[in-house]
Amino acid sequence: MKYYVMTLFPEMFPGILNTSILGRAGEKGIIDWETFNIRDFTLDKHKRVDDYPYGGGAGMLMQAEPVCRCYEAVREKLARKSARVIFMTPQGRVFDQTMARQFAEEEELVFLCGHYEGIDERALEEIVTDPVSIGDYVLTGGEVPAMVVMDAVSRLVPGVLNNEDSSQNESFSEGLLEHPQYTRPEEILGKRVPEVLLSGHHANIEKWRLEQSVERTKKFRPDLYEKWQRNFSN
Ligand code: 6GU
Repeated sequence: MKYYVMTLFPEMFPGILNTSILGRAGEKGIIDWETFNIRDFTLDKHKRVDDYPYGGGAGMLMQAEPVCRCYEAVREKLARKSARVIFMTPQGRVFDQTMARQFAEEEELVFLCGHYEGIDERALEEIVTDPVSIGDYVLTGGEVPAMVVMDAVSRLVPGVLNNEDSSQNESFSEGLLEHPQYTRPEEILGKRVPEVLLSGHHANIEKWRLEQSVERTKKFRPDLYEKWQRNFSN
C-alpha cells in the first residue's frame, strides 16, 4: 500500500507513520508513504496558498491552483491514474470499518488535507473521489484525520499485523466491543484475575468472553448492540 499525502504541514506525519506497527510495516516495505507540500506548488511569489472567500465570511480558503498543481505532481507518480483521492473534511461520509476494508483493497491512496476554513470548491470538484469525515466534531485540519484513516487501513493490509487474523477475528469485525483482558500477575491492586480465565477450560472461557462483550456493548454502545442482534441472532 502506498499513501500520497497532500498537505500544508508535512512535518506532522513522520512521528505517527514511522512508529510502532506502522513504522515496522514501513521498514518491511509493506506500506510506504510520501508527503507533498501544497505550498511548494503555488505560483505566487510570496508563496501564498490562501485567500479571502468570495461573498465574505470568516477565515481564509486554500486556493484551487496550488492544490491542483500539487495533485498533478502526485498523479505523475500513480500506477493507476484513477486512484482514489480522499479529501478529509467534516462534510464527508463518516469513516467506519467497512470503509477501512474498502480502502485497504486499493494499492495506492491519495489524501488531501485541508486547513483554514476549507478549499476552493473547484479544486475539489476536479480531483476528489471520496470526501471523508472521522466523526461529528470539528478539528483544525485534515492531517490528524488522514493519519486516523491510514492507521485503520494499514492494519488491514496483509502482513502489517503479526497475526494474520488478528485484524479480522476481532470484536469490532464481529460487531461487539472487546471483552476485558488480563495479564500477569494473578493478583494486583487487591483484584484477582477472573477464575474462569485460569481454568484452562476453553469453551467456558469463550462463553465468558462473549457474555462480557455483549454486556459492555449493551451498556456503552446500544446502537452497535442492536445492529449486532439484527445481524447475528436471527
Ligand atoms: Cl476529516 N477534518 C476536520 N477539519 N475536522 C473533522 C474531520 C475532518 N472529521 C471530523 N472532524
